[in-house]
Amino acid sequence: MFSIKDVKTQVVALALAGTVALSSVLGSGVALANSPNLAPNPSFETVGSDFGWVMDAKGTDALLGTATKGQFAGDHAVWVYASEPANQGWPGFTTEEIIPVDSNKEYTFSASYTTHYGGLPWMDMALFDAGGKHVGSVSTGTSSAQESDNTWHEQTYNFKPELLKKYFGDIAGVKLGLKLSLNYGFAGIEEGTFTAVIYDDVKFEAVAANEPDSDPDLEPDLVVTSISMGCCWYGSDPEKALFNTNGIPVFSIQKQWKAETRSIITFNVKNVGTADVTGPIKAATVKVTKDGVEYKYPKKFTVNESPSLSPGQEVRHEWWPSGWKPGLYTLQVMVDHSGQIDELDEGNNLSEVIEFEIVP
Ligand SMILES: [Ca+2]
Ligand SMILES: [Ca+2]
Ligand SMILES: [Ca+2]
Repeated sequence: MFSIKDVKTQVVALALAGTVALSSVLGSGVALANSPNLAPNPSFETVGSDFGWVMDAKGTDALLGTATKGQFAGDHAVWVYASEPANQGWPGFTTEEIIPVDSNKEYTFSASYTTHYGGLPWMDMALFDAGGKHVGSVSTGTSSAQESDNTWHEQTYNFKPELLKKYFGDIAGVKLGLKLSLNYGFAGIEEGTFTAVIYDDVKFEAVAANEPDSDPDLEPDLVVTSISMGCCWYGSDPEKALFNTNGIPVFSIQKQWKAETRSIITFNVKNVGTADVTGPIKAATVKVTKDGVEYKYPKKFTVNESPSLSPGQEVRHEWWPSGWKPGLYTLQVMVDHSGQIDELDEGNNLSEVIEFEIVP
């Protein structure tokens, strides 16, 4: 079984070996044109000059490397181990070359990962135009829900260049990123804690494109049916919520650090459409206000862990906020805020407003 102790003892040698190997990667390789998996060296088994991925600590205290036992597939996986953010992005691995994409196609970017000390995976894609200019990035975001350590999970990002065109123009290529989010505030991890994430078995594949207008009556439709606050532990019980004198639910920052006392915001997402949703359902906080003025708090969620949500099915998502400052807040949750799922009605994806007070 892989353990973090193994990582520590291998750190220096692997980091050095990796640097040497990667520094010798030159040239303009095109990513595996004949393979359906467009990710280079997707299981990290090629450790020489054609490793295909660049490691970058992004100014953090991150240690990065390839691990050599206990992996998901084959003999090698890549890992990131860090504690402090440095405001330059998240540390991790990025493909060396730009992978050409056809903007009329749709793709899935997936990887297997496992965590240590509650590490938070973050997969992203840097987007490039036909001239090789970086035009933007998209990511899975940070999930507030920590996965259980030492078991393998899979995360998938559905990439639809056509839908992103309005933000980034024509996308001609991407670089894939496998990173460790240090956004501890979102997940209630204590500052300065070392966490790790290990990735293996990357896939970047074109998928059969959705044709939204081929049968417009058969589409999913996502709505947020409810949003409420409750307390505590792993079940959100509205009966146990604390309220201020105006009857508004109250979060205590101190109590948020303990599972036994923390407050939980729960929202439900339902498919009220006529077709299954296949793939991850994302949501985000929108229209957040603090003390009556607009407040930047772009929290993102992955709502469903199972791959599909059929018509009539509902999924519940719990979120224990952290990293807030005292004040009176309102917010709404929007499902499929990034427009990845074609729906019968795109205009009904906002929750009701939830209001709450944060106290020290
Ligand atoms: Ca592998
Ligand atoms: Ca909808
Ligand atoms: Ca949608």
